Amino acid sequence: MDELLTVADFEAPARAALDPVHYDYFAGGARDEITLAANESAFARIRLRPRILRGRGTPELATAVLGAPASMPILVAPTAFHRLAHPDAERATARAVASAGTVLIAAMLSTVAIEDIAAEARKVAVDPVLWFQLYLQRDLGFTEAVVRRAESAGVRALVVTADSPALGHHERNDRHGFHDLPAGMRCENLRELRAGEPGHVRQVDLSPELSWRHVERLRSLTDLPILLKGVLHPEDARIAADAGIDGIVVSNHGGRQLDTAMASIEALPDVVDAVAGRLPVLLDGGIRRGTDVVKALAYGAAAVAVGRPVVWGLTVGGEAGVTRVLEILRDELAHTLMLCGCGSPAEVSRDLLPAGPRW
Ligand code: HOC
Repeated sequence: MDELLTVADFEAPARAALDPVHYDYFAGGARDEITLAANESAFARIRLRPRILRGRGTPELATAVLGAPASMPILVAPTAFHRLAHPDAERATARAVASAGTVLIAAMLSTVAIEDIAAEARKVAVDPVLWFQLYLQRDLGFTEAVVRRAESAGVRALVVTADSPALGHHERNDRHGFHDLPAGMRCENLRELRAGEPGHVRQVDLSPELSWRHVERLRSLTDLPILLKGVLHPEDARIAADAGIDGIVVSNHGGRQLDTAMASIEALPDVVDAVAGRLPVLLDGGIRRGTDVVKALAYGAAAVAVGRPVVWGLTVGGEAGVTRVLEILRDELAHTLMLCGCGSPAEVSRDLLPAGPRW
């Protein structure tokens, strides 16, 4: 893998290794994939305004997110179905992320059970930080059963995906007729939750009836911190803060839900301003470079999360591939901080971004 110098370099070999149906599932976005592309291109349009001669030395990357220690402000976003990418699946991802000392947001639709993901992470780290992504359900019993499993596995926060009253429309999947996991694979966190459908993706009941009421119910079910993922509108961020939510993830689901939705980085500043420091704001969508991470931090993100690059790393090299992707991002982040005159993520502020029209 030494010839792979950037996280973008991982996509071509991953594509070559994957069944084209599964490559398209991971790579694709909703409809015309305008938001998918915008997540990356919006970062490229932002220019940094570095400081010089500040004598900060080699940057220290360690941080804390919601009280959880992380070796860098780069977390791993929830992405489903890792067994499509590599036979070691989420086990390999869990070990790589725990070894890197950062937070894994395990997907509800994982092909390895949350208990096994936690056990793998513990093989390589004393106290790995695992969060769990959850689709809210109308059926509180179903939600409660999944939450209890996550709690018993030692998960330290729930990340509720709130942007999915219905599944985004992926024409790549439609063209391949891909709407199910292949025989022999299942969503291990869903098994035994609804009679007759052991681990089937159909068990997830995405519904336009979901509302803040369901978030309140979840709040009453668990003492775990709850982050809300999929926030783009500042008013929703304010409502979340008033509802006692513990953190926000600015996200458009990797361009996989509403096409032509704004890029995550475009949404970030207004969300940060709306919550005015009442709760941490994270961002996912389009992070491919250390400079992207610094731009998100400069707009006020506490941390970012990466999705597809981790899947490409997993495909290409299993655990070692994920490790390498995280290493590349870590090195780029350290280098960018140094070139900006910052000694740590905490020293990054909007001052690094020139004033004027943003987008
Ligand atoms: C084939 C069914 O959040 C995604 C996931 C939802 C997965 C359901 C796919 O891929 O965006």
